[in-house]
Amino acid sequence: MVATDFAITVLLLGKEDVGKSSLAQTFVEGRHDPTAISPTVEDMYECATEISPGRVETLHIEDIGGGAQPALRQAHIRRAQGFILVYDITDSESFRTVIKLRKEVEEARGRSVPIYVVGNKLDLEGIKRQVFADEVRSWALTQSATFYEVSARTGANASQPFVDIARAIASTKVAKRGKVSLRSTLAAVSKSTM
Ligand SMILES: Nc1nc2c(ncn2[C@@H]2O[C@H](COP(=O)(O)OP(=O)(O)OP(=O)(O)O)[C@@H](O)[C@H]2O)c(=O)[nH]1
Ligand SMILES: [Mg+2]
Repeated sequence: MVATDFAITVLLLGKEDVGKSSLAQTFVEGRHDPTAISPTVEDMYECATEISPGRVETLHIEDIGGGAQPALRQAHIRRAQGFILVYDITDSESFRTVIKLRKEVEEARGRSVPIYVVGNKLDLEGIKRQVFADEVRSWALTQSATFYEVSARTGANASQPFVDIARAIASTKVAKRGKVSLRSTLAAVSKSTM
């Protein structure tokens, strides 16, 4: 299989602590460290992703903390090719944040950009669920968004949104060869607070 310089960049957005960084780590490394307490400032992950049989491309995952300044968030929103909006199924406020973020993305980028809505911490559904999948699924349909429930902790479904959004972006004309200058822009500021 051949990796090319075809650039696919997605942005993770969501309230603090919903598990954005944990999801990216589970996708890229196969697990996340449940003992790490590290609110993100700005970070980036890369992962070779099979987008069709025999075709592997690098997926760039931008991760900004839920507490990021609006100006930083808006700068990332202007550049990304697709968006993964994450909430925590045990925190209804975090789903309200997803609704606000979807509006922010729409204002900046219109409605045709790929949007994936991800409810994380599915492993806690038996004890603490506050957000119901049917409700989110109905809302996501009205937003032309794709919806998943996942767990970064157990790995359940955790790779699916990343692989699917990479495929969706690659199938559009949005990802163009040579559009990798973003990497150097982000490299200087890509350290999360550890
Ligand atoms: N039970 C459970 N805990 C999780 C899961 N995903 C993340 N966590 C925990 O939730 C907490 C927050 O995870 P992070 O990945 O740091 O959250 P974040 O969205 O990146 O937070 P910010 O960077 O502050 O915006 C950590 O204690 C994680 O271990 C999950 O699927 N299940
Ligand atoms: Mg984080």
